[in-house]
Amino acid sequence: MKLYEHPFSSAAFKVRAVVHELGLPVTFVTVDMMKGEHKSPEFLSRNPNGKVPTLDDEGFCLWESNAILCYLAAKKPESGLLPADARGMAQVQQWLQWQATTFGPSANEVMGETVYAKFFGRAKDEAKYAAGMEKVRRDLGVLEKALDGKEFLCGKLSLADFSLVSALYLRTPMGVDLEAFPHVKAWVARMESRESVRKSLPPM
Ligand SMILES: N[C@@H](CCC(=O)N[C@@H](CS)C(=O)NCC(=O)O)C(=O)O
Repeated sequence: MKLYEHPFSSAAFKVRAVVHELGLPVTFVTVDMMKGEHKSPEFLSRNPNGKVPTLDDEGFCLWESNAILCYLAAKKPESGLLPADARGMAQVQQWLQWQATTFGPSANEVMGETVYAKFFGRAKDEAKYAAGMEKVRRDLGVLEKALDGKEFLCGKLSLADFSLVSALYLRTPMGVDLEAFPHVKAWVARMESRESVRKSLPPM
């Protein structure tokens, strides 16, 4: 299997972490996004969106990081990262979809005015930043309640934890303070102490 990715992509980060967690034989291929490799005809034949991460398993191509996580976990059902029982599976899916539709976009708004603005030499739009931060805080409140009395979002370690925590690895440059969210803070520390996650963090 080959994973087309980029070291600074949060969507690729979660996939790398699950690859390491499961110990799967995956070759990481860095896509040179500065050179526009992700928009080349060759890359677009694997992912018409021209985005990373993209998985190629002997010609079976898959995109959308959360779908890739499910595919990888299904290869090792004994890991329990994607439970097979109806409620367990649905709960993990609930969080994966919430990451894609809610928390991920909120975090992206804040990243756009901090990390990306700096990277592209653009001025920070304070109004957009404040609006994004309000959404991030709203979402952190949801996570805080969900983690009350629990080590992991679905009780035991699952794909949900890898997917959600990926939106927070740039929390310092994003200006996200977790002090008001002690359960989230402890959960992030728990996740970031795992070897699979540590090995997947970009060189910073
Ligand atoms: N929803 C997608 C998001 C993928 C995504 O936006 N990837 C970014 C890097 S984090 C990318 O490739 N951007 C290039 C572009 O949009 O042209 C996923 O979870 O895989």
